[in-house]
Amino acid sequence: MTLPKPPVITAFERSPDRGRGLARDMRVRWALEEAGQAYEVRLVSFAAMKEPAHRALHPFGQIPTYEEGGLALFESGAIILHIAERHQGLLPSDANARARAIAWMFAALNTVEPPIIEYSMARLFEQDKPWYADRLPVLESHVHARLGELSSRLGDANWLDGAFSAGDLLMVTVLRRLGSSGLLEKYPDLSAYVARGEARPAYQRAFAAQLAVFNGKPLAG
Ligand SMILES: N[C@@H](CCC(=O)N[C@@H](CS)C(=O)NCC(=O)O)C(=O)O
Repeated sequence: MTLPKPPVITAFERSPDRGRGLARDMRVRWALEEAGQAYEVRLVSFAAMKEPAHRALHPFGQIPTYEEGGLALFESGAIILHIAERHQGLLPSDANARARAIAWMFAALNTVEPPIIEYSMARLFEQDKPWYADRLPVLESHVHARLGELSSRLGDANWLDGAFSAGDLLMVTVLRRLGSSGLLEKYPDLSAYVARGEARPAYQRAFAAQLAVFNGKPLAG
C-alpha cells in the first residue's frame, strides 16, 4: 500500500520578516499543525516567485501555495478553508457554528487585515514621502476603529465564537502583523487573545519551523 504524499506548501526562501512568522505561510503551517497533517515546504526566492512555473500555481506570483495530489491552491484563506474542511479541529461540526466560524475567517481577511496591511506598508515604504506625516495618523485611526470593534465583540471570551476555530487562527495571524507598532498593546484583551493563540502547541511548532528556515536549518514538516 502506498501512503498518500503529504501536501506541499511554498514559503519564502528568505523571509523579509527575519523569521518573525509574519509571512502568510505561517498561517498555513499553523492550520496544518492544528489538523495534525504532515506537510512539506518548497522554498522559493523572490525571483522564482515571478517565473512562469510558480505563476502557474499562483497567478500573482506570491506565497503561499498548496499542492496536494492533483489540487493546486493559492490564497491563504482558501488553503486554510480547504484544510479545515478535511480535518478535525478547525471548524465546528454544528452547521450554524461552522458558518459563523467561516464568517470570522472572511472578517479577518476582508475587514481587519486590509487596514493593518495599509498601515504597515506605509510605515515600511512611505516614510520618505511628503504625505507620510499626514497619512499615517489617518491609517492608524482606521486600524484603531477595527481593533476597537473587535475588542468590543471579543469581550472577555477566549475565542471569537465558542471554541477555537480557523476564524481565530486567521484573526490572530492578522493581528500579529501589527508587530512592534504598539497599536495592539492599547487593547489588553486583544493582546491576551493573540498570546492565547501563540501559546497553542500547534502554533509553536509552526513558528519554530518557519524560524528554522530563516536560521538556515529547515525542520521536517
Ligand atoms: N491574499 C494573499 C496574499 C499573499 C501575499 O501577499 N504573499 C506575500 C507574502 S506574505 C508575498 O508573496 N509577497 C511577495 C510579492 O508579492 O512579491 C494570501 O492571503 O495568500
